[in-house]
Amino acid sequence: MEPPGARGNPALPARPRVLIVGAGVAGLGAAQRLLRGSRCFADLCLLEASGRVGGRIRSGRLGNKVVEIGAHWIHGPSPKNPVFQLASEYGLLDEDAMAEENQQVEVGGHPILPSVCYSSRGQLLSSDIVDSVGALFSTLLENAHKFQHVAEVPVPSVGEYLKKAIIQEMKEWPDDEETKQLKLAILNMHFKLECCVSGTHSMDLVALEPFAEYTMLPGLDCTFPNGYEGLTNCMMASLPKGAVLFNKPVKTVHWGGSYLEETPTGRYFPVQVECENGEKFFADHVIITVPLGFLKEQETFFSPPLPSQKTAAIQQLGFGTNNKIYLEFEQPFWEPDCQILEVVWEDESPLAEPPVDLQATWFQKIPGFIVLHPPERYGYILCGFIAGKESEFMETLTDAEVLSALTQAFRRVTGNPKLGPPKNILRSKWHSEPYTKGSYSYVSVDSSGDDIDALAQPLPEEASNSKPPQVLFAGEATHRTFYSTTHGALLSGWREANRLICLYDIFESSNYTPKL
Ligand code: 6YU
Repeated sequence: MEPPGARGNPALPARPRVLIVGAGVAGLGAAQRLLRGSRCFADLCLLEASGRVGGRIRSGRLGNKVVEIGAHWIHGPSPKNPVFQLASEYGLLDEDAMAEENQQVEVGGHPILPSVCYSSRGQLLSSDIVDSVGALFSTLLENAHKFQHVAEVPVPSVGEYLKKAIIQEMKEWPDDEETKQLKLAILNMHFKLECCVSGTHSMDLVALEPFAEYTMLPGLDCTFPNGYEGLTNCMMASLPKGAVLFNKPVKTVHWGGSYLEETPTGRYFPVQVECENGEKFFADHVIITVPLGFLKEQETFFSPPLPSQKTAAIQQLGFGTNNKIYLEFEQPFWEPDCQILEVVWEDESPLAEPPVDLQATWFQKIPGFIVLHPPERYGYILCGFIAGKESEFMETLTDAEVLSALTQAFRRVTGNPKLGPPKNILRSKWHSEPYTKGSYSYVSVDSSGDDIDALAQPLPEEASNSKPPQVLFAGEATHRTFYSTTHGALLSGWREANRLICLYDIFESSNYTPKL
């Protein structure tokens, strides 16, 4: 048996054992930092439910082309973005992404790329009207960022705020009824795009007051030429062999106890982690990095249950679905330099109720498609984004049903009834993934940034140097300003690793004398 308090603090073991649940970028980042930050964390392992690392960073193949099923861009690739830094160190980015001038561009997350806008009438819309309505929407969205710390917000949600502002704006529109309806339809396309950005069904669910807490870093969003997964694969390769245990879905985290590991060198541990197959793992500290969507559906994941503030944060914070649909075409129907195809359904408006017949209209929730670029690398591939309930409905359809619906839609919006169908399809189904249950988090109207902090607090609540933290929380949903991103997830993993490193280092470097 190992003597307790060997590091100068009777509450700390000499060789702490750390478990990390989940091997996404948060879990891998925590592991890397612990192993590099102090020699005392050599007894560490990650329990991963699936057979791979990366979690929501996942690259796939469409034919022989690498495409992203999960995270797509490095948002704000610049020196303060740790994912950009790590990807640069691993040599995973191309020259353009690394260029100094790219790192300084400020586009507020909405880069301007050559685009065209199709309408449900089968015509291309004029760039004048599309650009002017786009500029209006950007201004209104920017205004929605001005309510941070405002004691009384005019309406609870970003969606309601935008709609009220549009009603005001409309009073000044000199246009005829038809043009007004077209402008509303274009605005509706922007609402759908924002739903994809925020990962929500409706902007009416996204809280107005904390909207500006989400922070954008400078830099022109960039991609990984050989797949985002290269990042998490490199991180995994830097860990000792066998550090990640695959296919170990955790069923229950027992904490606040005293669990005897029955081995010749065994001792008592405050945490015991039980897997779905009955296997048990013992730990002094466990870092939980499972997605918020998973936590929402697992009421018995912690034993004893979590304190009420944490349960409330889990229930109230938003976690929605944003999926991608990749379509490969034999020949492009778009111009060679075009990088975005927007689609406007002319009878829609953000001021009207959305269609209710999912079967008949689910695909109308797609605001548009990005063209994978450059064509020399990708051929002719479009990537559509779709958020919310329509996205979850899409997951229940077969590939053939999705292909058929989208072929009809493309024929309608291009006005070409003979347009050939895509030759290949690949799509994500993040809501059906049992260990994710959606795409990423947002601050819902029932929550605030304080809930993110509450979620990030370690347990026990009264943790102190004499009562060390047993259960620590990381993952994108625990980062107050960078939630929903890979860099937020990575920073959250580092934050929890640092918490443990500080705890142990304090006693290593101080003149602390234990009470014997
Ligand atoms: C980004 C982007 N991006 C598109 C899509 C998705 C996401 N994101 P993980 O889930 O990775 O790891 C947890 C692990 O735990 C996992 O391996 C599980 O298997 C395992 N696990 C679960 N349960 C377990 C159990 N019981 N036992 C054991 N293991 C278990 N981020 O930076 N750029 O372009 C996109 C995008 C379709 C789905 C994204 C993007 C989000 C990131 O992918 C995500 O945050 C991190 O990968 C999460 O890492 P993790 O380690 O925390 O969890 C104003 C304002 C609005 C705010 N939003 C701004 C927009 C930003 C979002 N951008 C969006 C878009 C795209 C396209």
